[in-house]
Amino acid sequence: MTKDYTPLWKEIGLDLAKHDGLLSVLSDAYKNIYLSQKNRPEGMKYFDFVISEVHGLRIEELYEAKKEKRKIIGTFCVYVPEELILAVDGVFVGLCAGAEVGFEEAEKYVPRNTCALIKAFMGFKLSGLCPYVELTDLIVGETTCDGKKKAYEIFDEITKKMYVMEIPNMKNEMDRELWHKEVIKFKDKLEEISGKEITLDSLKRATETVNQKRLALQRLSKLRAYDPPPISGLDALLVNQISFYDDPVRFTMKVNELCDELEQRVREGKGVVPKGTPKILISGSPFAIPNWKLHAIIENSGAVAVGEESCVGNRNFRELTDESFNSVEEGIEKIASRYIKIDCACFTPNNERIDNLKSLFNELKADGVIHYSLQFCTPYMIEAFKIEKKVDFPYMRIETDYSMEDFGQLKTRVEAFIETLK
Ligand code: BJ8
Repeated sequence: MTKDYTPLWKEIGLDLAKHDGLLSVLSDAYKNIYLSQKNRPEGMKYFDFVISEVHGLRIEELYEAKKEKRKIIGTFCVYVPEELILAVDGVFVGLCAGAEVGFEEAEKYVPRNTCALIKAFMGFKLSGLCPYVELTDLIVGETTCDGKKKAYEIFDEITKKMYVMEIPNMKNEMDRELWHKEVIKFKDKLEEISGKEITLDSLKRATETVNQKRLALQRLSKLRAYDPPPISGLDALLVNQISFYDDPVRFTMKVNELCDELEQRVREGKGVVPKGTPKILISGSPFAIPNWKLHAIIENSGAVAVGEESCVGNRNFRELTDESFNSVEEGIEKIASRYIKIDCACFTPNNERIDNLKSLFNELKADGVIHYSLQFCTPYMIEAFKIEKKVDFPYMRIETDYSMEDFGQLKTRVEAFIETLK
């Protein structure tokens, strides 16, 4: 870190001793998993810096934004429209949910057999380890899976900051109407807490900013289809994870700079692995930072991860919002219809996910798919079986969590799968 942020952490109420412990574990893991990679693009230096400052400089930026009366809005799901948050000059942040910390505390409120992502966001808060959650003015939840829905009730009692958007379970006409109304309600809520009215101009600017970010991520995704890929799956995952934390304009610029370099690598035939290395597309539950386990296993087993059919991945940037609107109302309609296209396994039926997975597989010229579900994530665990019966490419299912206990066993299974692709 560039300086000592202890006074800031103290002021926002973190548990300093535990927080120091977390940062040291994180920094060791980062060194072992990320900095040990060979042949990384120069452009990853920016993202290394962001990670080294994820609880430092970025927190200071948020703190300054708060002083300027900008609202900090925390989220856990790609269903929450970022455009509306930016349109009231708010700051959008994904909240910490990717590490096995504070589980003991979390298990005082939710059963042990709850998905790791839920236990993690509760654990981070209950242990005083997440500076983002402390700085938020509003935490936006959503009625997606049952675990999240019920955990949000408890999280509201703990934080007193929850606002829950109702996400329908289906995509019929009445569901779309309900969702459209929810988006309007969310706009009203943001205007109320920020004291700023969303104008056509602010909505257009925000929509363009978010679209530019998605376009940059699409560009990065397409570059991973080359053989050899110019960037590792671990590095591309990191960029996607950081998309939920960083300033969107700066982030977009840095991703585009990285892509310029990757295009040059492609022209020179330079990759991170030898040509012909098996290419894996990962599909399923999200990879909240710092969940790097599966990518690390794959890339240490003789393959390369070339895509994520996941919310921290393709599901987050696949669709753009139509910018051709001439009133705030029309803009809200376009935003609502963009977000309802997201193919989360919480929907029924969710057949478009299979079609999207097949096209991504072809687009990325992958050799096989590893379907990854977090343990106790029923929607993805069940869809994994359904997908298996409907695809004709090499496919394996795994269920895991954030612990390292099954690392060896998973590695053996992944290695065996990769062998079949050679
Ligand atoms: S749109 S995937 S980000 S809900 S918390 S469903 S892992 S049991 S996160 Fe999600 Fe939005 Fe859907 Fe994407 Fe499973 Fe755990 Fe539930 Fe989870």
